[in-house]
Amino acid sequence: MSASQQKSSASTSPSGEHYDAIVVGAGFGGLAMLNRLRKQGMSVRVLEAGTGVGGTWYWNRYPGARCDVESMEYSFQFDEALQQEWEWPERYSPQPVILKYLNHVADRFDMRKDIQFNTRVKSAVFNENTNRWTVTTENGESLSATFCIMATGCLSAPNTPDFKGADSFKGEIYHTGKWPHEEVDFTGKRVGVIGTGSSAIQSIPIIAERAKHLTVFQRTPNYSVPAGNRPMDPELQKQIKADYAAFRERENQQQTAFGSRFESSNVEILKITKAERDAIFEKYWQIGGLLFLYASSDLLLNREANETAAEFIREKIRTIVKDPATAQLLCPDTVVGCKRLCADSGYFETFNRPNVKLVDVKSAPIEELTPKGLRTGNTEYELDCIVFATGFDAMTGSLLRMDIRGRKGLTLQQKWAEGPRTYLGLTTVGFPNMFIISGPGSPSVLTNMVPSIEQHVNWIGDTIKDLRERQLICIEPVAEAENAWVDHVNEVAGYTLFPTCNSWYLGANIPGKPRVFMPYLGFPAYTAKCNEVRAKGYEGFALSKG
Ligand code: N01
Repeated sequence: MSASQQKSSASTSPSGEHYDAIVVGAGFGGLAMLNRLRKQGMSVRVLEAGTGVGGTWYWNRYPGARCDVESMEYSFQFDEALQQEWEWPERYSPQPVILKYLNHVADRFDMRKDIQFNTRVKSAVFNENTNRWTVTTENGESLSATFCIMATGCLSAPNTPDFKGADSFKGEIYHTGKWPHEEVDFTGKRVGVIGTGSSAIQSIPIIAERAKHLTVFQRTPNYSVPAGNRPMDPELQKQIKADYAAFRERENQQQTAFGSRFESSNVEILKITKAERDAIFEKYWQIGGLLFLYASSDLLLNREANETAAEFIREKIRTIVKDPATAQLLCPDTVVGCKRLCADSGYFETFNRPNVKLVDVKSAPIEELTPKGLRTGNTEYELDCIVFATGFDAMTGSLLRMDIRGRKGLTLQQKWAEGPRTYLGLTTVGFPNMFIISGPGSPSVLTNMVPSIEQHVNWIGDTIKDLRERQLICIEPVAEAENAWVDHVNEVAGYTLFPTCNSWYLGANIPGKPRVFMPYLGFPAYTAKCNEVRAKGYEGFALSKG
């Protein structure tokens, strides 16, 4: 079917309809992929579980949700007019602004006609006879496509711990990653937040302002630095827009993976005095946000160096939080940055409020939910609302919750039973013509996601274009290439402190999940590697006419 034969409304698809490509998900990845493949004259159907576009920014509507990458960098670059016309009001964008931006993108490029909302994909099965993917939805539809592209996101399968008595609680239950669309009113209520990761750290200060009382149930304290959010500097915005392409190029070339225009200090922190160290940490603390990790070149390589940063943050916590016992409980003893560093706006200060209490659930874990609240050990906490800020089955969860079957009926669950295996984080042996945007084994969550997504989208788009021009219809990595890539991803992670803590990067937050470091720590060299693979005629891939 050619692009011109596409229907103008994407409310449903007649079962049996064939497309050149099916894209699963309408977040940043799905929208960019749709735009790219349509430009190549392909028929594309995007299947999206939500009622609107936005992905992460559609689902994570919790109070205080905000991006921790700067606005001028966390946006698409595929269209110059788009990046010129959009005005970002703040240094770090709040969730409603990013969602508005993505809706603008969908409208501006007339994308909605090819997106089917309210459509959760149940299965995707490769047929070796036809070389086509059959995708079935929970609504009972069945579509087919030559290419199947998973734009399902790295942090989109919410994790809700399976507490005893979960159904018995009579109050309201929320998950930060699946927040209701209507306003949640905490006024006059006793609220409990479970978890102290990024989502909790952003929402706790706002919930505390609204609730009658807030109890924070903390299992592991987290490092957080002030985000340093402020209104966008119009001069800076103007300056960047004057040559956005050059700005993006600099970002791509920089070693600073979060795509920031601030540079790493390149100081080896153990080679300078404590006073010099503290001055550098203070400078990065004042700059704000994740850039704190660039205060020294060896923070994530050397435990002793890392400990100096850890102690600097602990000292800040002790200074901010007035009650010494609460401050002590909030002080992490782990490696800074090993779990994703958090960026906050008044998180530690919130514990000075009279209506906020911190409860340690490491020493006395949550035993069960009760009709009135929850119980840890012998203590029952009476609550009107419980907020699960308990994170996600990251990187693989959204893929493994679908029934994906490749050659010879092999399921992705079987293939990845010991942990995800991919070539370049984009493809996996046994699943021809299936691409994963920001898949495990790609830099993804360790970078500024939007440019990383666009790099994947461009690579996939170019690859499909090449295949079609050469009248080839199948691409699949070969086992040696995949094995070598998996080994390389692990080897690189092994040089760092990342594997030393129980993070979601390692799947350690999900009981029973194989402990494998999932993202690839190799930005920006990764882009060069992907380009080289293409330049060498898709080295590591088998291409065929089917
Ligand atoms: O999830 P998390 P998140 N009993 O996994 C606790 C991105 N993000 O949604 O550490 C008690 O970090 C768990 O405790 P522990 C960002 O990449 C970005 O907050 O396992 N507690 C932990 O404290 C981030 O890293 C932005 O001991 C339980 C918390 O729940 C990622 O999303 C904003 C428990 C989960 O923290 C995930 O962040 C938000 C149990 N049974 C998110 N189970 C920005 O851009 C889990 N926990 C700023």
